[in-house]
Amino acid sequence: MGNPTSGKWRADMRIDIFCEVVDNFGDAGVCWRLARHLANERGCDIRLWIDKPDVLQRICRNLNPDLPVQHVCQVTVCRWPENLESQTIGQIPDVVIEGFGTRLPEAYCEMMTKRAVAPVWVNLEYLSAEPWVEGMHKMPSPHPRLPLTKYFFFPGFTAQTGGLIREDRLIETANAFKEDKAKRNDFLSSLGVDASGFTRIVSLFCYPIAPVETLLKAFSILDIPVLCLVPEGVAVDQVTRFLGAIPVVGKLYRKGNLGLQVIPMMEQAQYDLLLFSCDLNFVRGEDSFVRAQWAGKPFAWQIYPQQEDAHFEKLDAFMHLYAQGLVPEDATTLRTFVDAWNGRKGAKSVSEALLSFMALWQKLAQHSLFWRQKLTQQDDLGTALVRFIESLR
Ligand code: TRH
Repeated sequence: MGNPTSGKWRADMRIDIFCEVVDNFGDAGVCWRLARHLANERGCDIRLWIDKPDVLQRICRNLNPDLPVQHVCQVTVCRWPENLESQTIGQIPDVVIEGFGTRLPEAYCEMMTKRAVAPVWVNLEYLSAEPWVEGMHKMPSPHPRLPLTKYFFFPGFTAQTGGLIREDRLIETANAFKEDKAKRNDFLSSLGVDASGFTRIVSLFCYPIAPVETLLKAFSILDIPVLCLVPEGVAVDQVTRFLGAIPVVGKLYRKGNLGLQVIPMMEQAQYDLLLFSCDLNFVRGEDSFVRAQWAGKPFAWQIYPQQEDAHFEKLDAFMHLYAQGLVPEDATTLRTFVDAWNGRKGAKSVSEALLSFMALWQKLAQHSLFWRQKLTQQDDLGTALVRFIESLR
């Protein structure tokens, strides 16, 4: 049975999480974070099934992509589908979580039905601020053939959703980086970064279609010195074009008022510290986007682009929620920059939008703390998920 310990729900349950890598880190980021959180802080026994462990290895150095099964950070990581075939009924756990509609093999579903009590089956959905999410959260969906029911679990930004992954000491750690400059500088030095002399430090993580060259040019002619840190492998072509040469990892390049440095790709927990250390974070997709909000710093989100511009509805829904509390002119400045960064039709260019956006930095810094405070009022996703599972058992 689960029990709430100091307000956080802990449960003694075995969980299989299934992750399929489609594109980019393709959900491995979210699934890996959830797996670690449930294992380390919610007392669960987690197996993470991933089809491309080599992708996960980029953000989890201790993982050996050649091993079929291994134990890393208190999580058992298994490669699938091949190792799934040898599973016995006794190995089918109490709970099965499929990440983002991953299709479970029929043979595995059959085995789920043979257990004395069928596992609780949850589909963890994509994060969206769209209002319909609240109505779909926790909806059951019976299997067409087998006596199994799958439940849709939606992360989100309101109390009527499943919340966001938030580790127990996350905000304290983010605050410590804010308040203790030495801590921040030590971390940056560990990445080979010397930020002295720069007024703003910026991290840049984006998709290849982002207008990176335009952004870098605009930074170089700003009236304040900005240091832009780009993890290795991100926007490689654009950075190369901007510099006129392939960047050497660790080397600081200067153009006008811009310092530009490619830094090594970090482990996930390290990447969080980078977000805590920077004054402005460019983030993308889902996991880095959420982490930027926990960092309590201004950020610019590049949403994962979908066909026929379907992603803009999702972007609008989030920006609508996020901008509440900003005066209308400031909300417009923020929207203008985010639209430019996302290449929205008819939007201004990033170079036109950057100056006003950077001038708003102080207010955005305040606002990001206000937003973060609001988010901490809701249960974290791990707690909400475990509580929901318990309610079904
Ligand atoms: O990789 P992404 O683009 O993932 C996306 C989303 O999950 C999206 O929903 C999905 O539809 C699409 O893939 C196919 O961006 P995201 O979600 O931010 O994941 C990147 C992960 O990489 C995140 O966990 C942070 C991590 N990371 C590191 O650990 N170290 C690093 O140095 C960097 C730059 C990132």
